[in-house]
Amino acid sequence: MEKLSLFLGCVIPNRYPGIEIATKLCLETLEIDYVDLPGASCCPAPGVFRSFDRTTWLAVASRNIVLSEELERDILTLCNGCYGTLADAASALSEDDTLRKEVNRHLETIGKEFNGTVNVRHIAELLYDEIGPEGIRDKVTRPLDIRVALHYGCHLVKPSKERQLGSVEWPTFFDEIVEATGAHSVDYQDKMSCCGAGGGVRSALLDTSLSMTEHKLSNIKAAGVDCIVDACPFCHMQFDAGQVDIRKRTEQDYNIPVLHYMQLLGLALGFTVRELGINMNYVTDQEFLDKMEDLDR
Ligand code: 9S8
Ligand code: 9S8
Ligand code: COM
Repeated sequence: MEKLSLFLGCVIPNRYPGIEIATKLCLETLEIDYVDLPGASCCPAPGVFRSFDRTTWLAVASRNIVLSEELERDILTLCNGCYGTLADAASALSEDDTLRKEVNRHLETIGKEFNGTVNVRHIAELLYDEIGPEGIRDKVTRPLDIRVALHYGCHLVKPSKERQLGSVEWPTFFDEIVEATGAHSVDYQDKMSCCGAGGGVRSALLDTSLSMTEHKLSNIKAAGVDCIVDACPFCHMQFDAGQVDIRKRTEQDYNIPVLHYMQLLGLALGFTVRELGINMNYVTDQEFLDKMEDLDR
């Protein structure tokens, strides 16, 4: 496996620092070589910046990629949006000489140049491709006997022509690494639909975005699960903080815990709820937290 730099994006450091802690514990346990990426900025968010001004989006994205090129490391993202931006920007710049020259003119003003020498990885596809479900199962010390609703999110699998992750309608790679922890990935209606947050919808049209979230939450609730699992801090925030927003509006209390995949894997690798920051969510279902704490006793 190539050496990696860790690209955190905005939501993890600002809203869910537990995901960063969980990631570092998992990467160290799996003996994956990574470093922090000093100087990184917002990726910038694909559904927002790219929609307004593609050149600005490319210039900012390429600067982040160049920081990792300077370290001679592939970039590891923990967020679908960051993956979408950095992977799509890198491929656009590699395919189009005119575009690359235009963007490099911007980068030159800060003494940088995009060369396309590193790959962009997302934690779910990296673990699937480089370690594999069997490799993960071998490392698990505490198999999780729980039912989970997996949410892939949009930018992880789309645009499908850019991703080499199998079926875009019925992908399985993420389910396979979830099940490698011992958990059962439960099927539910409209599993592949959007969480409602992306593309600036949460910021601009909160009620619309929450109605999409509530549609997913009600399907998830009907499937009878212990928790939701994602690999995108934006989806994570929408499902977690969104449940509080929905409760305030409709008095409907779903109370479904939400875990980033790094927190799920961390539990299976033997770390505790507190070590993984799972108790830092808005939805802290005590029964679930107790069940997760009791696993190792
Ligand atoms: S950075 Fe700024 S807003 Fe965010 S988390 Fe993921 S997408 Fe990239
Ligand atoms: S789903 Fe639709 S656009 Fe997205 S990836 Fe994360 S946020 Fe939730
Ligand atoms: C969602 C990112 S992960 S964005 O809001 O679509 O840019």
